[in-house]
Amino acid sequence: MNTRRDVATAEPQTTTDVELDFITLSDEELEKPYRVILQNDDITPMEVVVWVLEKVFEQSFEQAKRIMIEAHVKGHALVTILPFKEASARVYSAQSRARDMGFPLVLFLEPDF
Ligand code: TYC
Repeated sequence: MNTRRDVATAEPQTTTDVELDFITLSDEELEKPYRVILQNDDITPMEVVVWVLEKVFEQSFEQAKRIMIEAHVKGHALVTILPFKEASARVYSAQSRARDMGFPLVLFLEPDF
């Protein structure tokens, strides 16, 4: 039985340590170009990917379809190249829209310099 003494002397079952890394970017770094990469997954419907690319990255329907198919076939595709601040805001917006619909769409950034 779990007496008060047992509880007080019990070894913790989980660790509660949290490590946070803070990265500060200078104004100059925020302006540097980043490639926005679309990552394939097995769940997000093709129409949703195309819709997000049209809405968030202002791609034409044809271009959005081409990018989506490239990611679907090759695993990832270049969407656009933007300054870091703009690129990260759009990635956040795109992933939020997908999450709101229940899909795990992922985009990530790569430095283009
Ligand atoms: N592979 C997904 C499917 O078959 C479609 C998809 C394409 C998902 C590109 C994500 O970045 C992506 N439904």
